[in-house]
Amino acid sequence: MSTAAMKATRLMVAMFLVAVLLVTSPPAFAADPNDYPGSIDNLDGTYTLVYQPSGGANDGTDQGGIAGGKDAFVLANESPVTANTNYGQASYTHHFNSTCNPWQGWSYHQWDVSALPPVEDIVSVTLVLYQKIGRGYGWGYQNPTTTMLVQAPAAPWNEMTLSWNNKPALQPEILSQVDLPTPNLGVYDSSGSNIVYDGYVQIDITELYKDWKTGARPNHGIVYRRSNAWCENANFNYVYTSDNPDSGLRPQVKIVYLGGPAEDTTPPVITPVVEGVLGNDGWYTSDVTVSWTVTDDESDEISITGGETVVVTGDTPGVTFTCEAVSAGGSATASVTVKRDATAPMITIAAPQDGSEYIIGEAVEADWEAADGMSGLADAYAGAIDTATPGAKTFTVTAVDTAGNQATLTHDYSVLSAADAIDRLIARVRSLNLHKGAETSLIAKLNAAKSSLIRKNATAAVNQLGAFINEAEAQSGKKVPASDSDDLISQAARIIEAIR
Ligand SMILES: [Ca+2]
Ligand SMILES: [Ca+2]
Ligand SMILES: [Ca+2]
Ligand SMILES: [Ca+2]
Repeated sequence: MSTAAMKATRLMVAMFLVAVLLVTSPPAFAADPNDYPGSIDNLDGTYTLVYQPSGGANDGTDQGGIAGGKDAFVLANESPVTANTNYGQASYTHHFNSTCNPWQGWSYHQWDVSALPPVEDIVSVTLVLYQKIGRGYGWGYQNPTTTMLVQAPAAPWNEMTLSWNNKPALQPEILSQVDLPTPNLGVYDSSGSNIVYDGYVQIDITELYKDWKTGARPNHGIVYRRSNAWCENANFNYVYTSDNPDSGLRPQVKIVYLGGPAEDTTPPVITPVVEGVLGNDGWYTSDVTVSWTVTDDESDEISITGGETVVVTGDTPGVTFTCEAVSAGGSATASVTVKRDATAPMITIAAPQDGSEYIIGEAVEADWEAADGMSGLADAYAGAIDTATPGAKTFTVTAVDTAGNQATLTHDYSVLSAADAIDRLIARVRSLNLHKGAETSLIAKLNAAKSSLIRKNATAAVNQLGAFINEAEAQSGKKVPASDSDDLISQAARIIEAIR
């Protein structure tokens, strides 16, 4: 094969593939067969739906729905009663068009098509009636060829009140007609009647169905009647109705329509699912599980990239997860960012130290700090150090971070009366194991100051503590080690300051 010929062959193969694609691509309109239960796949892009209502309530409410068939016949004969009689519950309709007596009979049928496939998908609609035609044995009349007509009633009618005398007028237009063959001449049934036709009659009502669906023609159903007049003496011509006990032979509307899965023109829908305890300002305060839901109502196949389920177990200022999904309708991407702070703020308290002692009235400033390393501090507060009254006290700092995590830290402290503070100082002096003379002299001054306090003579007490300081200074580095002396002086000075 020459190069040119090979190229030509390849071109033809390519064109063939394009043609195949065009043939197998979905039709412009395609009803979803799932919307029409009972549809049969014809495997050529079309489906067949057989709509075959049952008798229904027969109380005048039946409108031709699947569980409420609507059909009746009207009859005129020699009896004036007949023309006023309703035959809405009959198992058969009867058709006559007689030239030798008053026998006339038409049948009425209606179907609710509102839930049936839409006009744009319709290939064909066929009315299927089970019909019997024959003549009484021995009467000798020729059976005519039979032409049946479909016309439209001009007004609504009621299955339970319709009669020959109150039937609605007919629209003159012949919508469809069918010539029935006479295949069974010479066949007799058990009553001896000669059956000349016994079987299904198929009538094309495609355009009528479309008119009903679009509203171009109001759906009052059809009138089915015999067109050609004949002497009907003892002839019969009937159709099984929706009320017939033989459910398989009730009237059918057979609809062939374009069907198939809808063409997908939209990408998948991706939704992140974030589970955890959500604090303030978008911060999670617990472990966070990130998963995804991906749906596409029009496509069965979705390919997903990312989208794994993950658990965030550590604090983070923000970690982003992404999911991408592709269907026949296109691709979509979604992402979600998770911030986690499950750690309460850090608090430190320099003053008051836990277990510290203050003297009543002593001015002491609190010294504390709070900090948060992740979401940051939102609020921090503490009370003042209270030395107004003696006793055991607590000092508490509370801190809250932006995520809402809260921390508290408490230090205990106690406030001593001035007399108790002097007792502590006496005990301190004794603990130093000083030269006896120096110890006695120092303690005597402290006891004097304490006595003055009890007598509420603060001035004397201050003077006596001043004398204690002077002596401690004088003995510093001599009978009292310098470092101990400095400590005693500072304690005494604190007491002076508190009682001043
Ligand atoms: Ca009915
Ligand atoms: Ca009926
Ligand atoms: Ca889609
Ligand atoms: Ca934090």
